[in-house]
Amino acid sequence: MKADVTLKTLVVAMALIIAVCGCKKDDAPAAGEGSDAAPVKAIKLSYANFPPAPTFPCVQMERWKDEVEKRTGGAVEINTYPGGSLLEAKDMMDGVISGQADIGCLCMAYQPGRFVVTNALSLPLGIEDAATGSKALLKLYQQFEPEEFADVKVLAMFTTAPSNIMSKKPVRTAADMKGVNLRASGGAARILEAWGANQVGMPMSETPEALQKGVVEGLFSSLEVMKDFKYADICKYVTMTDTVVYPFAVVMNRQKWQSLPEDVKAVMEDMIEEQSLWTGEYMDEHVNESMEYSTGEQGVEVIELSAQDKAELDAMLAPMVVEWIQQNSAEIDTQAIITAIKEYISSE
Ligand code: 3IO
Repeated sequence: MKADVTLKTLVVAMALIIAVCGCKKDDAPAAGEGSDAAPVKAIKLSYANFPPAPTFPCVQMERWKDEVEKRTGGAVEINTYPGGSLLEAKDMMDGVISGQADIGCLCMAYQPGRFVVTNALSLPLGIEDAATGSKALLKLYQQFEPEEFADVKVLAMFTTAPSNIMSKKPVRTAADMKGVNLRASGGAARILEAWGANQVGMPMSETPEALQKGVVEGLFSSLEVMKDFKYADICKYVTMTDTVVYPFAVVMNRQKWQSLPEDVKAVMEDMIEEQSLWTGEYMDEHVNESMEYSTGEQGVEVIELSAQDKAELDAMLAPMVVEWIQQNSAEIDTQAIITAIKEYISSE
């Protein structure tokens, strides 16, 4: 009985000592620190993405995370969720607006009716690379401020490199495209239709399975996916069309944005243009790397269309811009948008 009481007293005393020491340690400024350097709890932000970690939307996500964490001196901590583990491709915008994720990366081609202004960049306007596309897309957003972004803060916008046909069977002529099941989305899908291919719409994240099962015989997108999604294993032919880019946006929940300290906002604000261009340049370099791998290690054949076929395909696309201007002119200033995009591209 007596021994028991002594033991209890000892335990309580030790707990007190630990608590007091622990407290002191937390409160006391570390050597060399000013007394106003109170420990700050990092602001935690979640960042959702739809494709797998090795692909370009996730590479740019990790780069942004690292830079923001570094430039805010650890005041912000970003947890990234690649591969649709927090939000899937088509849920991205609504998931960020409702706060399921603080930040999300979305491909605007997956909801063409929702992002009419920014998807104008997916018309056949002759954008030659992702660096040009990314600059033009960001300028377009900043100049026209489309209302579909009113509920979010835009942190970056960028595009893919121009799309080409990756297929299991060779597409050597314009006529070869007829009736082939090719996966695409948004503006790129409209282009395949104009060429007489069977466009099958689905997000990139669902394409590996569709290719494997034979639901589609190929796809129409930028060529870095030959390596990043291992499509070079299945698609042994690439037909060069260099036609259309896919526009992407990175958005943050508006309330979350407004809750951030001014210095954190300034870091992210400063990174908008830098991150957008970084991603465009990364994409262009990575396309080259992917094609070296595809032709060098995977025996992929690159098919150049004849000048005549190329002209034929271009002619099929000619009415698309005019039609787009007419179809959407009741809602938005379509003519001004096209003029602006052409200007951005030609100033490159
Ligand atoms: C894309 C989407 C996710 C990961 C890599 C990617 N490369 C090109 C795209 C464009 C796109 O979204 C698509 O559907 O072709």
